[in-house]
Amino acid sequence: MMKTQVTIIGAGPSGLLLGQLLHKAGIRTLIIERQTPEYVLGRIRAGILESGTVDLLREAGVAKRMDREGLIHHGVEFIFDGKRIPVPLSELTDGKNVMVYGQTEVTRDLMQARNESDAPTIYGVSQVMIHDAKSDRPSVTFEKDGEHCRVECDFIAGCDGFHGVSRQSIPRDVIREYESVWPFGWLGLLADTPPVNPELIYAHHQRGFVLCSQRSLTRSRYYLQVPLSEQVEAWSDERFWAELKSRLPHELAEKLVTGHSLEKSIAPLRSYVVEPMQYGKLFLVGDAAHIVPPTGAKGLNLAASDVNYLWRILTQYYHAGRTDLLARYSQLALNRVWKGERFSWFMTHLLHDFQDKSEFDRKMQEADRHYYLESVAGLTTIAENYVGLPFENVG
Ligand code: RFL
Ligand code: PHB
Repeated sequence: MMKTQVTIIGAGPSGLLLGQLLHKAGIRTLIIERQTPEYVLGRIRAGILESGTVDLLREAGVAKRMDREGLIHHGVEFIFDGKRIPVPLSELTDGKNVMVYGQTEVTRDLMQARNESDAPTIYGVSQVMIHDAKSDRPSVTFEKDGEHCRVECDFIAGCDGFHGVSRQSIPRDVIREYESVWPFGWLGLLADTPPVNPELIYAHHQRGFVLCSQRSLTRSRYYLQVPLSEQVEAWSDERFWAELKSRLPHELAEKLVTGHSLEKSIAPLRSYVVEPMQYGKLFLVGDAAHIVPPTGAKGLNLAASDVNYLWRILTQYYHAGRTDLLARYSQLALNRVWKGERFSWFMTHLLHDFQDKSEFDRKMQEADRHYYLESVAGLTTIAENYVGLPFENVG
């Protein structure tokens, strides 16, 4: 039997960042993860960090390489009806910006910091179960190399993503789920080619949405809206590049440098929130509690937002005896989550092609694009959300 203060289930960005911040605050943690570190690092996901996320990574002491290699972006670009519309993020938000630094690199830095500390992480666990979350002595059991293990703790952080056990171990009658599944997916391609444009491009096209993103000055990440029925095997690199070019204005299509894909995958789009985000001593964090469609670049940033609140609340509990803050986690986290859900939903609506929309709804979508992208007020509301809304103070 093991003992710790906080058991963290899942070594994705949420679990590792929470673990690092708590470790720095002198709070003991155990992280357990189902996969291997290599598997976790092999998942190509988010690319954009809000400045609040960047600050949190600095606070966690894992920002050295990010500050050296990450690219600060002061703007993004939108395209519709072939028209390019720059959105000067910094100008519209009193100097705020975002950073291009991939989730893979964030995770790698966090894993390295964890390895260099004496805080334990156990990879390759199975049969994870949460016990007595409502009591004063919650525990977690799991199997590792055929051996049954049990850890007693004060708190459990469910950082195990959308398909994890944490949310599923809460009785159905005390939670409420809100969900909307989108009728299309994103086909993503990663390649060691220079990005087609210095800034990210979000483009609406009648053949479907396109995102031109990047990981560095020499690595690009592109996404195409595709029907849910689409199989990744049907997309050769050649077909991907040809489709991408067909959805970009001529001058950009001509500039596009193509190459071998390092990774190609299709992700379905989902909006999901569970309320509340806690059950007794169990706190849900990140994708375990909410999913956004990637159009607003909010998934990883909302995970960091939850970590920001939970880390502060737990530190206040251990260092200052503030038991009152524990019950505030869910509401604090959800206030910001719902705003992120709203923005992600809005961006997805604005930019994608919806086959089954009525003619009237299509006209509304078109008018939305004209309004938001042609007025300073419209652009400002997009910019303010894109760079990230402020965190509330904790206690
Ligand atoms: P993660 O990253 O899913 O990590 C959860 C970890 O928990 C482990 N796990 C378990 N461990 C122990 N016991 C169990 N029973 C377990 N069950 C699961 C898993 O193996 C995993 O290591 O959640 P976390 O940490 O909350 O981080 C959230 C972010 O990963 C997520 O919000 C973003 O990646 C979402 N997302 C994107 N966000 C963006 O902002 N921009 C993007 O471009 C973007 N692309 C994506 C994405 C998510 C995707 N998914 C989930 C399919 C693309 C994809 C394909
Ligand atoms: C990415 O680079 O993977 C990325 C960037 C911005 C988004 C979504 C994904 O909105």
